[in-house]
Amino acid sequence: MELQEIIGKFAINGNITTVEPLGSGLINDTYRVKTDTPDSYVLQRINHHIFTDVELLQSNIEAVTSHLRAKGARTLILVPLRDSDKTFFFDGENYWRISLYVNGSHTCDAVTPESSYDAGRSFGEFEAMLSDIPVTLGETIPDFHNMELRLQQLKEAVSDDRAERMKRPEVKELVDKMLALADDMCLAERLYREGKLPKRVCHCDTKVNNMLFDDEGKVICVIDLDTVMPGFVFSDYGDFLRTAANTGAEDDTELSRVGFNMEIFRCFTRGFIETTASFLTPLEKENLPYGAQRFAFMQAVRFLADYINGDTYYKVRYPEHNLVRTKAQWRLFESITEHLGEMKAFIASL
Ligand code: GN1
Ligand code: MG
Repeated sequence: MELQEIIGKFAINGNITTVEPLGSGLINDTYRVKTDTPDSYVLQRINHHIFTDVELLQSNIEAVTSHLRAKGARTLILVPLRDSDKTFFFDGENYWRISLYVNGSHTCDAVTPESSYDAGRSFGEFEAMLSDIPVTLGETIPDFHNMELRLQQLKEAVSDDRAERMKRPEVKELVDKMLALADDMCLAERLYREGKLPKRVCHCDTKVNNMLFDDEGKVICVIDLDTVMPGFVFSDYGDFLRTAANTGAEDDTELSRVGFNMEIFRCFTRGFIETTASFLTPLEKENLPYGAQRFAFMQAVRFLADYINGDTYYKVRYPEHNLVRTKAQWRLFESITEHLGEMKAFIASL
């Protein structure tokens, strides 16, 4: 089916003028649809190999956006189909959805200290506002941020060695380093089993490019709501720092550029703690530095497992892309680890 025909199934205003690729997401395909009216739209082809239950996915997003809107917050506006109130269309092969494009917004891959303080407040508020959502959200990807499962998947990738990439000594070396730290990094899962750590409704993909900013650099709202589900507070805290406080790129080939930016850490942490103070437990607060470590570590594990599996999950631009990403995340993990003492002291002072 042509894109134009697919878009025509949705209740958009006006006639389509252009359809262009948008953003840099690694999972779904995203397009901006302009019309001959002031309204433009975001069209997405949902990756249903990853989000296998699209019905559940969309009903989660509908519940989240209507709860946020009822509290007066800005959030995504899903466009229903013309002939039903469904918010996705299946063309026999692919699943599609459309939301309203927020005029005057842009995404960023880098933040300033001011905008990271703002981002900390926004993600904290996001969790605070969703803490009383009246429905139970389903897990759109079961065990998405479960470290024990992610390590298990890495071990399976190693033993299957489907793409014959284990013969590279540097790959084996990275795997060994990761497995040696497995117990430390599964702290959250242990605390949860011991009944000491709660699960809360989290965003679970708080990459810096998953928020919209206005022309003055202020946060408009949080986007990419596919993974909103119960999780540990570390998910939202850690994934933002993993992307925003990295002095290099997620896939930097020059490891000397990769490191942990303490100023971004301090600003984001201050904002996040201010807006989560009413519910954050002392144990959660004290372990936030671990949360930052955990997400660089988990991402390195996920990239490496995908590399070993032959690049079946993340979009790649060249054959070694996932290995390059792994090394960059690993360098970031090491840098966070070097700053752990300083991070703990800062958090204790707040
Ligand atoms: C994916 O779709 P995107 O690019 O926002 C991934 C995240 C990873 C991230 C790594 C559903 O997010 O979990 O942290 O790539 N989303 C999914 O950049 O796996
Ligand atoms: Mg995204």
